Amino acid sequence: MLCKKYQEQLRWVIYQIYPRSFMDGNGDGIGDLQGIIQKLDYLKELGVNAIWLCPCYKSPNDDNGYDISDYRDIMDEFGTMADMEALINALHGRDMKLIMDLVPNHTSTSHFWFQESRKGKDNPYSDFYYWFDEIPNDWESAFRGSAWEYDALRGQYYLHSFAVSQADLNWNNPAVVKAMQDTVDFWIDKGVDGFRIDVIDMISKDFSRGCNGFGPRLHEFIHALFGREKAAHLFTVGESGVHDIDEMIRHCAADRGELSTLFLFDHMECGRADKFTPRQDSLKTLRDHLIHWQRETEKYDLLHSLFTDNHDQPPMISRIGNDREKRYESATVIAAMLYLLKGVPFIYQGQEIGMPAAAYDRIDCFDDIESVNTYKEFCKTMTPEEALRKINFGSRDNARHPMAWSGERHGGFSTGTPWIALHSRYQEINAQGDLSSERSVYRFYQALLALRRANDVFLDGKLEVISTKEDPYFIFTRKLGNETWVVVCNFEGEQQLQLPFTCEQPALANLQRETMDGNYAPYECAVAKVVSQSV
Ligand code: TEU
Ligand code: CA
Repeated sequence: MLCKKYQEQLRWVIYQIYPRSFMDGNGDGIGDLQGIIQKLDYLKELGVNAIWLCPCYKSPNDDNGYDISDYRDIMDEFGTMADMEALINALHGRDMKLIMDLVPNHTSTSHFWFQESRKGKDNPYSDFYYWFDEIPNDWESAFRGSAWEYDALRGQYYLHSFAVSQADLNWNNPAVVKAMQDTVDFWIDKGVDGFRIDVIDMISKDFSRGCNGFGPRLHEFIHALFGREKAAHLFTVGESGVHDIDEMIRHCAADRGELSTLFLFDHMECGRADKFTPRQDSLKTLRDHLIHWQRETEKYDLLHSLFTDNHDQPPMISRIGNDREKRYESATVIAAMLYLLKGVPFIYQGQEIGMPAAAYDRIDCFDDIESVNTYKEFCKTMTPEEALRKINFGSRDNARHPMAWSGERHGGFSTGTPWIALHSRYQEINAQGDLSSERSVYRFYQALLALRRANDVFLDGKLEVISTKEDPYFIFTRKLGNETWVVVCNFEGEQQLQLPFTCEQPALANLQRETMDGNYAPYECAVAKVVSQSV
């Protein structure tokens, strides 16, 4: 049995907003907090009861807000603290929660702490970062090149796991721990209900190891942040490279005083060697990763997170399935196979209308620092055309282009010129069009979330997988007390299916169908209550 707190948090349905690209309220081409407020009813009607905002803090935007220069102020382009307070009130007034993105591993080098730190070895901030006379290891930055940078003023090297302008904080310094506790408390006092914590695994380091992260003091630091009475009520989800259940238990077991849940990435890799090498991911592999983690988290009463999309990944419908002829079917079958499992649903903006990846025909259309740096690197060994093809495949901008609200100019996102171009098919694929279509992805999501809300079996019910590893489809049941529901998700091909039980009529389906047995078209899915078991 999940503990009481996790049972309550299992009812959260969280919508991730990339503020820069969600809705522009003042026509400068950049999404902002007032824009978000305008769209809260759209989210409420979808069935979402919480939003996670990607970083909104003061930032020079080298990594779109993940380079923070003041944790207690709002990015100029997004609005003011008064706008943030208005957003919190608007959310709470609708019975919705707010989750902020906490970035504890690094700050922008323009943060006051770093500016002080680089001045010398004996000021209050000198040990806020990692400084070395000689480069201590061969760690690389996630955005290419060495993770060590020489600072001429200080005359030493500092660590940056990401951009040169994102310096890693030294958590071994108790003043850093205190500063981050104070940051959390500041936002709790503003009324924030939870945090998504960026690269949580990196806050403790072991410089003798081959890679950054999972250092010896990791759990002590997480506990220092969230194992306090003041933080006990929060929903917390850590972004982490955890691959095994024992490590997840150490983060998320109810008595640890650490995190509610983690974002795990096994199912996002789907066997790919690297994110820029084009390949078709497989629904079967996705299914098998999902099943594995369902079983593990169920066994140990852990709260799981359910997601396929975020601001770092091309949309799943473009990676898996068919985002052209079968876009509606692909978008909805993925939703059914994911969100009817046990865990907290996370929906990334645009996913609910089946928005596909962007594709740009020139490198200067891209903004993402990882894409731009990687392109330069690729061009050393391949033609610009080939490099561009790889960037188009794996770029984070595939998920960062503005939300298409309508088929109007700039997709109704802004009256000004957007900071980055919309996906090229926005006249065909946008929220208004989707909502007025017979085959609306939004309406399917709405029905799915309503079904989940109305039937506790989808929250707490035990999972049983009916299909085998070889089957090109996914059939599972959820069972609670004497109530059982079955979910059928077909993959690419046609299938003739006969279920081992009698079912009611489908309560949810992405195509018209009367019974659960029979022929399933590619990407067809259906959900029904089981009447009796024939075996
Ligand atoms: O991402 C960290 C991360 O682990 C990587 O997947 C990273 O996103 C990168 O894409 C390598 O391909 C988090 C944030 O989600 C990301 O947006 C930030 O850029 C990063 O941390 C640094 O704060
Ligand atoms: Ca704006």
